[in-house]
Amino acid sequence: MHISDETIKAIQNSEKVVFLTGAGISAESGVPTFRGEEGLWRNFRAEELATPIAFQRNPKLVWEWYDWRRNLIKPLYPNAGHKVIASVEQKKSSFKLITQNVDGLHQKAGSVKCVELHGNIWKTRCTEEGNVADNLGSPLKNIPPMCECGAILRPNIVWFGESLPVEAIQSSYETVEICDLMIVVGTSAVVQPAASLPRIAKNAGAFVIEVNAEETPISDMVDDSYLGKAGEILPLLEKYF
Ligand code: BJW
Repeated sequence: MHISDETIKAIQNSEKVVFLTGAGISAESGVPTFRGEEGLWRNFRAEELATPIAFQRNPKLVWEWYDWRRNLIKPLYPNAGHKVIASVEQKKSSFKLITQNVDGLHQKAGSVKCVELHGNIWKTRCTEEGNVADNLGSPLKNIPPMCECGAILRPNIVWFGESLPVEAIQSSYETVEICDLMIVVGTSAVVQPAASLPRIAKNAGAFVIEVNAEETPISDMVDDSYLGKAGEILPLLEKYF
């Protein structure tokens, strides 16, 4: 894979660095992505299960999906892509990782300055009182899990039609508006508002690089697009930081 002179220069000159990641960065660890054939679970698409209405209608079905995913993710490890991002954080004083992922693998790799836009699969939230708590049980003993107060717990995840955590999205907007380098990894760039962040960075003057297995709606907009596996391409970029 050839890394362009423009990319090398942008990395070498970068001071304020942002990574935006999606499900593709965890694919090489064994976490299924959402879209495409492999994104199907018992013939349901994520769009049919990751909604408040689906949960209201059938909390057991939605929790079975999350329990299946939690069991699948639990034994997995961060891959070379996660590790590069954690190591770039050590080298840059101005750094932020914005992730759409809920799997916790970035943190397992050592990332600290990490904003989770869509929540975390290892946390639950009480549907009555709103309390958020860690829940590492896998498989879950009871489905749906219940709060001590008697109400149903839900995954602490942002579903379609729900607002993102205000602080997370606000700080993401602020960071991309002032960054000089943004690297977008493994996202289909179709889910808003995360999908708009690269364009905001670009319009504000940042050099934007995309790393993805295939072209996406933002491929024509970015400065450089590298097609391939994140776990193979990110280590090639790392040496210029
Ligand atoms: C590799 C690889 C390898 C593979 N290496 N690459 C404006 C316009 C139109 C619609 C909207 C809009 N604003 C809001 C909306 C509605 C909606 C939305 O965006 N819908 C679109 C589908 C059209 N957005 C929302 O509802 C959001 N809320 C919101 O905006 O509130 C205000 C509001 C509401 C309603 C109307 C207007 C305003 C909330 C979004 C919540 C997303 N939640 C999910 C599920 C929960 C998490 C969970 O259960 O795990 O989050 S959906 C799912 O998609 C998940 C992901 O985080 C998210 C993004 O997916 P991602 O990460 O991009 O994964 P994939 O699978 O799509 O792509 C993987 C990529 O990796 C591919 O490109 C591969 O090629 C690549 N790849 N292997 C490198 N080895």
